[in-house]
Amino acid sequence: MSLLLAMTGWHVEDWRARFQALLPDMPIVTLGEPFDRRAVHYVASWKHPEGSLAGLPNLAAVFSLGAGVDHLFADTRLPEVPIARVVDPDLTTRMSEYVVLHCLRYLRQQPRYDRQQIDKSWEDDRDQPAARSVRVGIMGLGELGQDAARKLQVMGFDVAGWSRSAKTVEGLATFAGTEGMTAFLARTDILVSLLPLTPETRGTINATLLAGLAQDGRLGGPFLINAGRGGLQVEADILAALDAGTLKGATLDVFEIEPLPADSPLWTHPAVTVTPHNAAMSEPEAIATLISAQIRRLEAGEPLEHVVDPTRGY
Ligand code: NDP
Ligand code: OXD
Repeated sequence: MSLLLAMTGWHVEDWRARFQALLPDMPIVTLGEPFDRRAVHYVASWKHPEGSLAGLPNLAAVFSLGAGVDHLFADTRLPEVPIARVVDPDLTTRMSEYVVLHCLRYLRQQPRYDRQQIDKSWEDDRDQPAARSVRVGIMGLGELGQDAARKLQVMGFDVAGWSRSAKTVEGLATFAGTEGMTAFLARTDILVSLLPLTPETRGTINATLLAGLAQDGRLGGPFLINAGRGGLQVEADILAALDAGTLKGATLDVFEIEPLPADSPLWTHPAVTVTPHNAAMSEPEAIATLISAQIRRLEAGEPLEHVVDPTRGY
């Protein structure tokens, strides 16, 4: 019985070492070497090559090495076994750090002071909005969205959230579905996207959505932070809104094409902050510990946790 590590873009040997230490009796194999396909009971995947998980007759479960599972469903030959994803405090904390950092950056006008420093310009601005007067709207009120909401509230922001199904979260204004979208956007100065990429959410951050954001807020116009997935955003529409001044700035961790192509205008746009899809990285020690515990659960006849619903796609 073995665990197959099937990943692209990450250092597989780092992961193998972590898993081997946690599961000393289980052979850990990788796609880059010959292995017995009948022995593979478990797969841990991050963007495995299309079709590479087909023909594993004894496969019992696939574990996403990240919180998102769109990379799995992109494989048209994905075996029909239970899929579990990452829900882990290490990853969640990292994402909330990213969201709080970039909301504070906009609140405290840091991009402007960065530019002023380059120009050696001392413009002491006395119009500093309070966090309580800035409305943050989080799209996606799941594991990551709810934690980010709580931490933004600790900083004093006026936070609301939007999800697919209606939710009651103590102390949080909540909106749901297409019917809740207009009111949600109209009270949003900083839009934070923490949605999964599904057929329903693809292209959500488009010209229509951006046009619905509040223009009357204390920051002088709306800002966007997308750390969900690049497929959620229409980059041409974001650039058009920035150039029209209806969007004041965008912080993007994820892109339609990754790595972001060198000729993308997003790299050099003065109102755009680019980070290389690492808002919340999967730290091997934490995530291998989580998945090893899941494997031990299955071996003990207990149910898997954090199982994904393939019909919803997240
Ligand atoms: P969850 O599944 O816990 O939460 C997803 C949220 O999105 C839920 O609130 C869900 O609504 C909502 N949602 C899904 N579809 C729709 C829809 N059609 N309309 C409105 N709301 C919708 O996911 P996580 O919070 O754990 O992760 C979210 C995403 O963050 C991941 O899928 C991944 O893409 C991204 N991510 C990015 C990382 C990075 O480094 N950039 C790192 C980790 C994750 P409901 O509550 O009603 O189900
Ligand atoms: C994830 C990611 O989904 O890192 O965890 O994008």
